Amino acid sequence: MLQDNLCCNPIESKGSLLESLRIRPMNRLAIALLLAAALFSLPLSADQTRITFSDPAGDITPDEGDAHPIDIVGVDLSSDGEFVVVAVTLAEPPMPTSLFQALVAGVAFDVDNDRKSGGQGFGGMHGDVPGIDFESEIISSVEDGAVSTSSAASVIGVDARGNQSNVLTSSDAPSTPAKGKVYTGKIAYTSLGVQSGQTIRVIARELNDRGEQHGMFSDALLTLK
Ligand SMILES: [Ca+2]
Repeated sequence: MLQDNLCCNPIESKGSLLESLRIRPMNRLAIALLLAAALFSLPLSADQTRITFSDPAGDITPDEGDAHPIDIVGVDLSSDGEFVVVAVTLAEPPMPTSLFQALVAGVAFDVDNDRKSGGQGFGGMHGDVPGIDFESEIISSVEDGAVSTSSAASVIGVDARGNQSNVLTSSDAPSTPAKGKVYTGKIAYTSLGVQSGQTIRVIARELNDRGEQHGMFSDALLTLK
């Protein structure tokens, strides 16, 4: 299912390293290099400035009549000092005929990284996602059924009471040209009320994945540049 792609599985690489140390004689330098590599494969801290996820192709259930359903194969979360940047790689470029078919991904933001403040993410309809202050939808451009040429992001305020969401603005940043199968949404720090150096909790969702996890990627603690 959905899984982290933070370079490699730290537990797996750590285990295989220890085994190889037991089995093979090595000089000290080689062992030191291996240990350094093992340390770098582990998360160095609880938060990072860039977080990537990979996702299988073909794990979606398209809506009836959607000939080119959105299928996410990768999500790359980063920031540039002004915008939170959500770059989504798709199995195939979108060819939407409606705004609904143009929804590339959902993103929930817990900007104070506090599960006790904010409301339920994704309207509370896709499992327990507490502490969400804002949401965004990455939307690709509708080109009359031809391949989308760009994408943008909406910003939605999440009410702590009653899980009501209000669309604050349809797009708060200039749309980003598509790069191959990568469609990017940029959400301004000012829209989220965040600052450089702040660590925010970000949860992306593959909207067409109707499996047990509702297409939810793992929580990501993103430190803003
Ligand atoms: Ca997928």
